[in-house]
Amino acid sequence: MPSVREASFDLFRAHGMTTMFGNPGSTELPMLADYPSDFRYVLGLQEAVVVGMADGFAQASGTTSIANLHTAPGVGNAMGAIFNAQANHSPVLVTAGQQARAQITLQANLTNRDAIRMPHPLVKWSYEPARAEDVPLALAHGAHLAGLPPKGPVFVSLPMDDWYAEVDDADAAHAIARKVGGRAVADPGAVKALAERLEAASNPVLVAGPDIDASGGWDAAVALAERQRLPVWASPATGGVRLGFPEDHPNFRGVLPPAIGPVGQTLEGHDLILVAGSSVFPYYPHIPGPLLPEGAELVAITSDPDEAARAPMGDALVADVKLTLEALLEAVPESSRPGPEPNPGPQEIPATDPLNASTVHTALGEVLPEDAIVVLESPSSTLALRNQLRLSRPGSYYFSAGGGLGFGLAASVGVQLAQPDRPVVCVIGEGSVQYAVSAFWSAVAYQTPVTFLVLRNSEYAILKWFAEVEQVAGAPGLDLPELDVAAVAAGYGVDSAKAEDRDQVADALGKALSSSRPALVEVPVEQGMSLF
Ligand SMILES: Cc1ncc(C[n+]2csc(CCOP(=O)(O)OP(=O)(O)O)c2C)c(N)n1
Repeated sequence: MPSVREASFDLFRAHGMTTMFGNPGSTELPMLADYPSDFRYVLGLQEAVVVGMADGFAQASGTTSIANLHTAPGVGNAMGAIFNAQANHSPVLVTAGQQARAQITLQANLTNRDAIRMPHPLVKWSYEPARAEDVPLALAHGAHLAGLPPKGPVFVSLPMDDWYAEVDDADAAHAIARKVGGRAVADPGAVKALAERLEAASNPVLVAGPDIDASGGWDAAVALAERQRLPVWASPATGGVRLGFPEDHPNFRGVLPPAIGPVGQTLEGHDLILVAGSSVFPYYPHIPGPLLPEGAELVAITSDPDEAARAPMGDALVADVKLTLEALLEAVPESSRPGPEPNPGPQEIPATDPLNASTVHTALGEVLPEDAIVVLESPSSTLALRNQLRLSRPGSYYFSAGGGLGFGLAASVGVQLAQPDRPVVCVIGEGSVQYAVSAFWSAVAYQTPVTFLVLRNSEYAILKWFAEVEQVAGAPGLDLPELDVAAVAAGYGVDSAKAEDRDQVADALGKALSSSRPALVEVPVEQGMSLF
């Protein structure tokens, strides 16, 4: 009879989950004993980094990833990253060791006293198997659920002595062999009705959200926009964990603002707003106003029932985004509407000293290879990067829809591990670096040649902007003097350089991009927000 450990690793193998992210403790060592040679263990030095890497890996590989944490304190350290993974619809099987069963009730040292409750409400499912021999089935349950729509993190607590128990051969074989699919096709009647609404509309618009990319629906979205001559807005950047539409396409208009009033104003004049693969909407900050422009209707296509149910206005269709867009494409004719206004394209940025973040993004754009992937966590220049780079290939942009800092640096390492043949650039503020700073070590240890572009403005620029919006004066703690990220990264073994003018930036980034090692370029930038 196989041991729980043998059956569990066979299960991971069957799911293609042979890369495991973790930070081990004494309670996880029995799981890792005789670690199989066809598995890769990626060590993160702090649990937020472990889950952040697993999040990036899951999204960029299209598989469920494993993040193995150290009982209660490890889960505690990872909570912000689990929150992000949930917002990102990222399928991560989070596991944590637990005291030996004989010592849970007496609460021996390191017992996770309420392991199931601890990660709630950030996971879809949380469980501690009732018996050791149930571990493979519980892991199978978690792996299936994580990958079913809406994808997201799940949690399984694993008592440390379970790994040696034996499981029934036939039971294990069933658990390992099961395949569970979850791509739901929309009701044909609902698609027909939506196609009729689209055709009847005089000035419809498409709002493209991140789950278009996650579902592989990029081509269908482009074909639908072209056939129906739809102008296309990207859903607000706050929730834009991925791009749903090529941003250099002639029909593309820009990124929607993230607040209620401004969204309504931006969409004024449209009578039908078709939202695909986004919540309606990832609003922030609170700027009130009408939810929809006068006379407009809204229909959202989402694979997430909760997104559909919680929207404050409009109708929703719950089904796979790609399959629904394809069905809708089949059901609509070529439209004779006038085409949308042309894509406004990037704005010219005046020269400044120090450089404006927008100028740095233009320099990046010059040297960025076509197949590059950008992982972004530069709060005050998010829009500037989108506006200047106009990324236009699927799977080429990752951002944290949760808004919890610490995603960027860690996720970029996970993305690079999942996509070893594509250049990965992590564009990040010097403040954001600090929430997952030890990801630099993992980048070096696993030879992931990420290019880190650090924008150093010596402040929490976006919080100063928020202070103005919220009419808050005199808040402390918004300045970051003397934070030398290049020196810190060098301490972790990253090749680090500093660049000050535009040519130096392009030159240093070009070198970093052609290096086979992780490399960092730190650039001092002008303070304040960069929007264009
Ligand atoms: C875990 C977490 N803590 C705090 C914040 C609040 N926060 C949002 S943006 C920001 C500033 C980040 O600084 P930096 O990366 O330098 O970006 P800048 O605003 O200067 O562009 C902070 C602290 C957050 N979003 N997540």
